Amino acid sequence: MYELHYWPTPNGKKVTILLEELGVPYDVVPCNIGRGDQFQDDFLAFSPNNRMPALLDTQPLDGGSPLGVFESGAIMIYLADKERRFIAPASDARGRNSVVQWVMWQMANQGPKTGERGHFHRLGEEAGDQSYARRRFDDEVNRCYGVLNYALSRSQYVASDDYSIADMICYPWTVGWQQQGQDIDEFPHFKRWFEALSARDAVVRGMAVGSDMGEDYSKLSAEEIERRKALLYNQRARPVRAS
Ligand SMILES: N[C@@H](CCC(=O)N[C@@H](CS)C(=O)NCC(=O)O)C(=O)O
Repeated sequence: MYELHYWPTPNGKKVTILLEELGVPYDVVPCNIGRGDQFQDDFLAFSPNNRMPALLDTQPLDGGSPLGVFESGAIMIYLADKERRFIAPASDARGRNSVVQWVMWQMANQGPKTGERGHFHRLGEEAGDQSYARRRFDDEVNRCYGVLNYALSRSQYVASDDYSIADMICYPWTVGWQQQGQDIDEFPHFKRWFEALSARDAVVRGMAVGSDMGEDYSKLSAEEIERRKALLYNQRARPVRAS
């Protein structure tokens, strides 16, 4: 059984799309990142970067104790390898490399750049002039759409003509293309792919996981809001905890 520690964000939805595509049973354990669940010691024990998603495989192939995996790209490679779907085996060096390099591209480019773009656009005036940061990340996000469009001009899916975890990991970050200031008609190959993925039942199910999660922030006390701000903003290194 897989236990997915999850909150409904693009990084979380990459993994629910894959789990739905695989059709394997899984439990979702809410990790409310607005409340600070990601700092709980039992979570940090298998997700030391205090970020979700994180996976616990309670039935790893070695028959040992539950196996924890953090970082969405690592989780997706782990699941695809274990279930032997949506990634080529090591014996197919070209096929596997093609998928892995796009998974790495997403983790190092599309995800962080789009995330930072959103961060700098959300800041209020009290944070000062953000025009450089906004322009920088607007351009990077646009560049990433161009990279995807180029890849998709050469093959049906991101890594090749086979649907793979490379597609599933990129898709959730593109659903907000309009809010990200993109004109989808600038990227016709991307648009074809986006529409094809949006029509897949498993993608629709994966994207919907956790749509009932969330909190009514208006019900939070002033103390709780202050506690969360102190915990979540301006995060710096934490002392090593005694085990
Ligand atoms: N590279 C990581 C990024 C994960 C990540 O940034 N998760 C965010 C939510 S999308 C999070 O847990 N944030 C908690 C925090 O900022 O404290 C991955 O792909 O798994």
